[in-house]
Amino acid sequence: MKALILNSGLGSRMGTLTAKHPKCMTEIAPGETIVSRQLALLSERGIREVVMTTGAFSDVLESYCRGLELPLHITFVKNSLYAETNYIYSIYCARDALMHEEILLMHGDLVFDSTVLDDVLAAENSCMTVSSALPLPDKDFKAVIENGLVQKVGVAFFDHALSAQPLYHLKQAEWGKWLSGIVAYCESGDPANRKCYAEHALNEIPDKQIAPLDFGERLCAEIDNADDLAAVSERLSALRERTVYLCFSTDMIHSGHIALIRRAKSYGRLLIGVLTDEAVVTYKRFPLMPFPERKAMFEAIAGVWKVVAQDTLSYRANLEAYRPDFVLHGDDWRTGVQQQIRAEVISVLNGYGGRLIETPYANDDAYRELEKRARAEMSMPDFRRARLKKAIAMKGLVTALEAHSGLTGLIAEKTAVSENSGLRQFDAMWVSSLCDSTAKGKPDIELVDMTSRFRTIDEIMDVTTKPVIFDGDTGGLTEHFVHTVRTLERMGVSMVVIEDKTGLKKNSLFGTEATQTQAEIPDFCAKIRAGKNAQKTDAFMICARIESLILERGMEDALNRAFAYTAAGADAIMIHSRKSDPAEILTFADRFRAADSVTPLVVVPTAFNAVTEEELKAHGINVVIYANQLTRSSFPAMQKAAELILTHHRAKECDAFCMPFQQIIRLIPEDI
Ligand code: SPV
Ligand code: MG
Repeated sequence: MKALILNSGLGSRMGTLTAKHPKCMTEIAPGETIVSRQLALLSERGIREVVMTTGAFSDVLESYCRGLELPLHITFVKNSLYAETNYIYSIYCARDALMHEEILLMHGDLVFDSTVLDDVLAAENSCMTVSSALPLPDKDFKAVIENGLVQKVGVAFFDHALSAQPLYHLKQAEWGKWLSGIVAYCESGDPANRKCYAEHALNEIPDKQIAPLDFGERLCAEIDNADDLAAVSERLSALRERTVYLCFSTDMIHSGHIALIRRAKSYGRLLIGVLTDEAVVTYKRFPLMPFPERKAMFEAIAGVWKVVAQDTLSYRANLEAYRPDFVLHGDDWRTGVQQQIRAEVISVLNGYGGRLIETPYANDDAYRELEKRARAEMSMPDFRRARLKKAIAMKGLVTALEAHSGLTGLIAEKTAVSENSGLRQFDAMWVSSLCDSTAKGKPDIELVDMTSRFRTIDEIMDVTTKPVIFDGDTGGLTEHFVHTVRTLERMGVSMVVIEDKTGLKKNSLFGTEATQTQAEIPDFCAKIRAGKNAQKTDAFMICARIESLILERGMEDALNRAFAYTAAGADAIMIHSRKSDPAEILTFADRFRAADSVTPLVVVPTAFNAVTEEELKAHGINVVIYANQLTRSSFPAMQKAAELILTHHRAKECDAFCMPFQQIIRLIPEDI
């Protein structure tokens, strides 16, 4: 679409205000002229091509417009006969640049509310702005409306007429007819036909399809004299008091964000809601920059009025607190997981008369490149390692899902469900010794050696970005454990969990069925200390896992060990149980928290699986590990598929519960 702005007129009714420049360069606010406002509004709405007719002071106007440095390509066309013709002839002069185009036509002295321009641009059919709320002017334009369409435009029509303004959106067909009429008028040889309004040619077109667009009481007015200027300036300053709300989760500002911010400012004072780290983590990815830095980044942007925290994905609290006149958002949220949030925004805005403005979403290449870089950064060892500690501090409770391969890692990384206007996903991955061994068809007795376990971590890390918690079994000999710590830390693992057992380790879920020896407290403390001394960064965590409840040594033993291990430097305590009743876990947590309010507590609710994350959090638990559910769900499915093939001598019967083969090839994204 091309914008056509008519600036050839003399503007003589403005008196000395137009002594040195054309009327459109009149200031309507400090640093803002009629034309600078028009051009800024156009460029903020994605218009790139402008045709501007000029007359008196054409050089002044051209250099002024170029000096605005807006991303616009402006074709200036001078009407040299500006003193003895009207804009019908200016359009005629510019006809070559206007043929076969969809046109946004406006007079150069018109000032309008940005929402009026939005409506005109969004109109599906050709339209002209009219107002049913304003009285009919004596001398200015009126539009005769019949059958819901504009029939005539001029100053002399009063019947079936509405006050009208020269702001049109003309689809190619309607504009083509009008332009042909203008050319015919100007080439008729009668000088009077170059002096009349272009609307004379419009009025002669039969079956015009131009709809009236009612701007009601909103600002859309021409400035003809000093009184108009004062009135319009006053209305504009009132418009600037309106508030427009934008919410951001991003930690990197790209051209799409800048365009959105620029456009938002055209509606009023810009209030930015920055999603808190916790809110970002729940729906997107871990923020590269923490909330205070992201907030400061937006505060530093010119023209931003205020930056506030948005604690949840839901806008409700901030909309109710600040009651912005507008909320601006990309139209991408009409579908997908944000649909519910959008519906809530609309309902809250409707409650007090606010308005949602949606802009075409700019998911451009530059943005995709930035997102890719962010993901790459997040998967780097230093960043990934530090994320677990940060996530615990940020959320209070984090969840981890078992992963024992690239595929299960991707499931832990990408699975998300929507819930209460938000999203839920896992925060971390648990590289379980049980599942890693099971995937290799081996028993969980520290038989799969560390080199192989590291290989599993590597496979997972290769395709994911979330933090990894490593099940380190007993940690092995202290002399070996220090090396394990160094390797894990270098790889970017966030936490190793070692359990206080010695001798042949068997899986804890066997309980007392398997003979297990619990380590002596001083020996295990020495292992913890050695591990802590070996690590190089602050971010890496060593978690001491207590087996007292599994081995039925009692609560006091568990608590004594917890305090001894923490004193030895353990960064976290895992308390394990194989009872289906979570009571002993909760008692342990309560008693531990009475003495230690900071050391993170970790649980693996495989047996006590009815307890919810919320209940665990209420008892001071910080990390919940879902340790084996992917293995346990996939194993029976695979076994059933194998049996069905054997039974039926073919694969057809097992297809019903298989992923369609068309999907399996798309399961793994080419680019993670
Ligand atoms: C594992 O997943 O390997 C664990 C947790 O160590 S448990 O199986 O419950 O012992
Ligand atoms: Mg294990």
